[in-house]
Amino acid sequence: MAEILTRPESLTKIPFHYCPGCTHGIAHRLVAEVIDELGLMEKTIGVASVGCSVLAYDYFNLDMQQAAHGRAPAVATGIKRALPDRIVFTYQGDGDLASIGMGEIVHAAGRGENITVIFINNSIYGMTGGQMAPTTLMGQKTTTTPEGRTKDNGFPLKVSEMLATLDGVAYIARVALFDPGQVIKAKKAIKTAFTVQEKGLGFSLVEILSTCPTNWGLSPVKALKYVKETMAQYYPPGEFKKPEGVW
Ligand SMILES: Cc1ncc(C[n+]2csc(CCOP(=O)(O)OP(=O)(O)O)c2C)c(N)n1
Ligand code: SF4
Repeated sequence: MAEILTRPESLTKIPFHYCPGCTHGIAHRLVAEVIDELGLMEKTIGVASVGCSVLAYDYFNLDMQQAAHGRAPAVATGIKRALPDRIVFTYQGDGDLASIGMGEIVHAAGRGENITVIFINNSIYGMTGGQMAPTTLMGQKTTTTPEGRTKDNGFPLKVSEMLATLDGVAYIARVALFDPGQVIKAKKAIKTAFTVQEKGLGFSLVEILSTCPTNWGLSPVKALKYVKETMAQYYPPGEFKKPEGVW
C-alpha cells in the first residue's frame, strides 16, 4: 500500500509528551518537514528553551543544545558565530521569549543575527501551571489573574510588531494552527524564515499562535476555536517584515 504520511526524518521516533490538543506537536512537525524539504538536516542546530518544549532536544533528530530560561537567542548567537555555515534555530514559548528572555530576543534581533526563531505564543505559562504571561489577553483568566487580566497587570505585548521595527530584522511573520489552511500558511512562513537564514539575510522569526487546552481549561476543539475567535483577533496573522525583491 502506498504510504501517504510518513514521519519527517528530522524528528526522532520518540512520542511527544504534549497534552491532547496542544499544538506544540504540529509546530514541531512543521519545522521538521521544512528542514527535510530544504535538505538542511545535516547542518541544522536547534536550541531548546525552558517551558513545555524543554524536551524538544529529544524530538528533533538534529544536533540540539539546551539554553537556560530566556537565553536561547544568546546561545544561538554563539553557535552561529562559531559555526557560520550551520543553520541555527531556537524554539521558545512566550514566557521564555517575551518575559525573562525579552532582552535576549530584542538584542539578537537588533544585531541582525542570522538565526531563525520559532516563537510559540499560547498566551500563558504552560509548563508551570498556567500563570499570566506577557502575552495573556485582557480579561483572560490565569492562575495569577483569576478574575481575568486587567490593565493593572499591564497590556499584552505584540512581540512580532515590536521586533519588526528593528533594522536588523529580515523576516517576521505571525501564523496560527487552528485549521488545515492555517497550518499550510504556517509551514510556508517557517520555510521562508529558514530560507532567509540560508541566504544570509539576517534575523528571522515566526510567531505561532498555539493552544494550551490544559491550562485554558478548554477541550482541544474549543481551544482551537479560542485561537481563531479570540487570540487571532488581538494578534492578527500576517507578514510584518520581508526582504524586498526576494519573494
Ligand atoms: C530563570 C527561571 N525562571 C522561571 C522558571 C520557571 N519556568 C519554567 S517553564 C516556565 C514557563 C514557560 O512558559 P512558556 O515559555 O510560555 O512555554 P510553555 O510552557 O507555555 O510552552 C517558567 C516560568 C525557570 N525554569 N527558570
Ligand atoms: S501544558 Fe499547555 S503548552 Fe504545555 S503541553 Fe500541555 S497543553 Fe501544551
